[in-house]
Amino acid sequence: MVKLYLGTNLKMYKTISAVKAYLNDLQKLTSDIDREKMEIFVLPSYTTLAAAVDAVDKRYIKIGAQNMCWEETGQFTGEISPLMLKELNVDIVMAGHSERRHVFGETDSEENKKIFSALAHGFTALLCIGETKEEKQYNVSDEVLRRQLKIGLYNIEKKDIKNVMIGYEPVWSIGIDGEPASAEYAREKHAIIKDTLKELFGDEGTRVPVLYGGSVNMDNARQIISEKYIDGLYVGRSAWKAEKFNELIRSVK
Ligand code: G2H
Repeated sequence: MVKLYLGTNLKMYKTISAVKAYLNDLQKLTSDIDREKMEIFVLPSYTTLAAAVDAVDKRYIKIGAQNMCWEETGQFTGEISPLMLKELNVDIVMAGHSERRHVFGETDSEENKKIFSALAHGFTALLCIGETKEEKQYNVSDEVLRRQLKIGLYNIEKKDIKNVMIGYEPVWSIGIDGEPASAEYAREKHAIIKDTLKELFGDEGTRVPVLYGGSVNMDNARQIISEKYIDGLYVGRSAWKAEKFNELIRSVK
């Protein structure tokens, strides 16, 4: 059975009370959806994580952190460790979102340390990758994606790859200034990603869910998800109202 993955990253939006209300609504609205066929996840901001985990039944909605330090403890002011997230009972840890890479200057090798640590601590690790507008213009997107995967998943053992998801988010497609990739473009890049995962991890690599993200909305969700190699959608703005996310989920199921 093919399983679809539908997730949203709440970025730096929503306070505790807003996250609770959002998740309560989302859980109610989507309660009839067969979770064997679809996994739904939400990544709220740090201060709301404990309330978010409390607000949901994790059989229905998985909760993840948008970032994590690779070290368990230490002199890392402002960082959050895997032990802290473990205690919160969070399911997923994301690394490498383009805003972390491009606003905060994170590197591929830092993302690798985060992914490695997330897996070592029993989380599902969501590695985000994607080329910039300039890299696309110079026709080096495929090399960039391969590099981000090879470094981001460096030293990850084959047995652990089943706990990895990839978010493919072309940087030029993200946010209010972004334009969504065409379904064909997304399929082409997902094929490169799947091919690289196979090269790195054999058949296990081909089973890693690869989600498309970047200006997904009601108008393009169904078309994108119906493309080969696309296992799910990673949604921002269009999912930040529970009713809208529910509509989008139903449009693809
Ligand atoms: C990309 C995406 C969420 P948006 O960050 O993963 O956001 O859908 O708003 O472009």
